[in-house]
Amino acid sequence: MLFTYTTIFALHMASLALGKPAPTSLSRAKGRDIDTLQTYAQEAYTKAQAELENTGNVKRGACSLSNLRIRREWNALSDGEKKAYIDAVKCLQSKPALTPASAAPGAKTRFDDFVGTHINQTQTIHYTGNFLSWHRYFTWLYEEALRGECGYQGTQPYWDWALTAETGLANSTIFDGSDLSMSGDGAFIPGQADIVLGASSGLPPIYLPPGTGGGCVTSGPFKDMVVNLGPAALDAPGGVVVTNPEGPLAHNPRCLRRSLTDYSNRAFANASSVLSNVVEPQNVYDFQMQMQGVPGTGDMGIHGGGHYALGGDPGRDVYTSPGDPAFYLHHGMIDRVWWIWQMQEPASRRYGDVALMGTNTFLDSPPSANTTFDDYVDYGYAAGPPRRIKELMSTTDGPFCYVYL
Ligand SMILES: *[C@@H]1O[C@H](CO)[C@@H](O)[C@H](O)[C@H]1NC(C)=O
Ligand SMILES: *[C@@H]1O[C@H](CO)[C@@H](O)[C@H](O)[C@H]1NC(C)=O
Ligand SMILES: *[C@@H]1O[C@H](CO)[C@@H](O)[C@H](O)[C@H]1NC(C)=O
Ligand SMILES: *[C@@H]1O[C@H](CO)[C@@H](O)[C@H](O)[C@H]1NC(C)=O
Ligand SMILES: [Cu+2]
Repeated sequence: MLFTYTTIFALHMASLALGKPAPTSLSRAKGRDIDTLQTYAQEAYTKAQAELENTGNVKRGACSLSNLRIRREWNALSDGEKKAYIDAVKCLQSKPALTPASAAPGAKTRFDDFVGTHINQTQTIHYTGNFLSWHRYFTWLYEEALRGECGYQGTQPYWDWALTAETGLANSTIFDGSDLSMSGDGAFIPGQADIVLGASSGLPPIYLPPGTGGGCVTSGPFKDMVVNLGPAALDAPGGVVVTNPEGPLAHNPRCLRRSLTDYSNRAFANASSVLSNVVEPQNVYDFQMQMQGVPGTGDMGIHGGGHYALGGDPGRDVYTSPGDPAFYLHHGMIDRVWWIWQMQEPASRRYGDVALMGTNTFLDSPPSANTTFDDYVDYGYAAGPPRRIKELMSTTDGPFCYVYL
């Protein structure tokens, strides 16, 4: 436990020492935000633990302190644990798909089953009432596949954007391109135009620099990985949106491209962005809108900030984004922030009126019913079973038994 906080603190101090200017009031303020966030995370952990102690969960197979799993930040994993995670992901990428070719001809591997399901449902799982619960269960099912089908013994690690906002992505142990990273940047393509998000919406777009790569990932465990599915709606440089004319579920083998974009991480997913998302919203509608960014405001939130920090293909394609294996570290952190927010008011924010808001379609377009606790989420050929949203509101109830450190 202490190790995580010590690591984070040490990293933060290291980033200050790495030839950066002496701490100004601004960097001190950032330091405080990181520390404050850790306090909220610790409180969530303590409350979750106390709940499990107090309920003395007697249901057979129920979550208890003895089977509680702890998801940790990438830096808190030992070298052996990082290697085990990476090997399990590569294992999933080597097993044949369960999706029939008639449903998604491009889904070739078990890893692709998850990508195909996400592509298929994108319009009904983002800017919707089920956004958080859908992605919580999706990430958990992926973790379960790593464990059950690939012998992984660990838990799903997460990417703390507040840390990479300080160190820079390419300097982080997640993206430094070493053998124990999630691979590094794509090959640098000079002269790329800016990324323009939402240009066709009629609202003010968001401009992002093109990032430091653009080409195929050249280092680390996933440099030879083949991306099979998509693109569906890839934001490419110059405001171009690329779609595979054969359809996003067709077979379109290509390299994994990245273009690490520190600007996106630092401008939208820094420590103070995470902290304000944790402390300000008083209901889940405001929470999930702040996280995804209110269109037209120029802010893409911590969710967009992390996604677009990866850049490349499929990183900049909302539909196909799980095709970059770093997706699951990003969504681990999304889920962690939701959990920290929920645990401030565990009763009302998991099961009360403020816990589930929004409708069943992307920004309610086309208009649809409000999402309810009795609605199901399902994952097609990737995994199952379908579950009611009310089963997915707590990380220590329903199918789940995990917390974050
Ligand atoms: C996409 O969703 C539809 C409707 O639920 C389903 O019939 C189809 O099998 C799904 N395809 C994939 C590839 O998951
Ligand atoms: C990475 O660290 C080096 C110092 O080791 C520093 O000069 C560089 O600016 C850092 N990169 C980013 C993107 O912050
Ligand atoms: C941190 O993120 C917020 C948005 O969440 C932004 O307004 C602020 O400018 C960012 N800070 C820095 C130093 O970029
Ligand atoms: C849908 O939810 C909103 C609040 O999130 C509420 O104001 C509205 O009345 C609900 N609509 C229906 C039909 O229940
Ligand atoms: Cu998603």
